[in-house]
Amino acid sequence: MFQFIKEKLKNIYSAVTSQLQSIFEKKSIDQSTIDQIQELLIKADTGIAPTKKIITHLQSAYEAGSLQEGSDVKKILHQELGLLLSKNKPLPQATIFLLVGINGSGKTTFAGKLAHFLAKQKKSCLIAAADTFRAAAPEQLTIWAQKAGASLIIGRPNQDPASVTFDACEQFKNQNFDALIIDTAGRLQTKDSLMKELEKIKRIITKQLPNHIVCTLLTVDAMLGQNSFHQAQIFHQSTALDGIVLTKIDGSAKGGIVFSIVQELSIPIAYLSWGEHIDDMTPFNPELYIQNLLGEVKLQSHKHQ
Ligand SMILES: Nc1nc2c(ncn2[C@@H]2O[C@H](COP(=O)(O)OP(=O)(O)O)[C@@H](O)[C@H]2O)c(=O)[nH]1
Ligand SMILES: [Mg+2]
Repeated sequence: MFQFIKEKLKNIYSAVTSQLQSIFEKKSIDQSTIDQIQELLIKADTGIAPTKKIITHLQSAYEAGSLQEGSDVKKILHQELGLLLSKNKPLPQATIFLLVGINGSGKTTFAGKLAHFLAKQKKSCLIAAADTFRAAAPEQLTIWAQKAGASLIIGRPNQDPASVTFDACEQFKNQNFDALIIDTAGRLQTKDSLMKELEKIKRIITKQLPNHIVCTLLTVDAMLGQNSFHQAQIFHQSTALDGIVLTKIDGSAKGGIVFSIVQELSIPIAYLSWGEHIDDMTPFNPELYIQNLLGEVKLQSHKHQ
């Protein structure tokens, strides 16, 4: 199992990482190296503004004569990427997690992974299946809840998701659960009715559980690159988000999207998720992420950290 995870993770962002590696090994740097780094960062979807910041620093170090070999590039990149992520605040200790995002972005899968993550911290967990539109949704969540050892409350087909949320809040209180995860229906951020429904769900939670910290997490498919950036932007305009769960990073070469999201949206990245195994997630750790991107460490599921 361990080997399997390692093998899988070895490939995360490998294209960017391996090209950076060959730059870090260079014995001398010239202008074309800086141009090459710029191209790499743009290709990895780091975004124009963050890339510009990094390149400006590299350029002035080069002109000042302090950028001479590959290891100097690595030092500056590490520092600059760290600065870009320094805004990424850790999440508050929430007990209620509301998962939102478009269809297929990985909400249900992450609900299972998060329940398992919390269960490992000895927290009893209730998952609410508030996606009452998709017939297969409860079935998929039942499997995840079983794997995670979590309890599950399922809405009736086409039951108002706000009413499922109400029932879930009652059960959460009555049975003294430690955490509540609410899996919602996929919604297009541009669809007014669905966004209104989300606000209704939020109102019910704050009314029923006023003393609890609620964390609204947006699942974002990393494979969509800059498109996922725009998705998060529009979502955030419609409903307040506390954090982003970047999913499917196993299939993406767009590791730079993290810098773009943190810099330009000011929404913290809360978790990373990859693969279909219940352990395939980790709370986002900026320093580890940078080390992974620069080829210093491999990202591992929380189980192995
Ligand atoms: N490779 C990979 N696949 C994922 C990940 N998260 C979800 N999936 C797959 O993406 C599809 C949609 O996920 P699902 O959780 O149902 O998304 P939802 O519609 O937002 O609830 C499913 O086939 C999942 O197995 C991930 O982190 N990595
Ligand atoms: Mg779902």
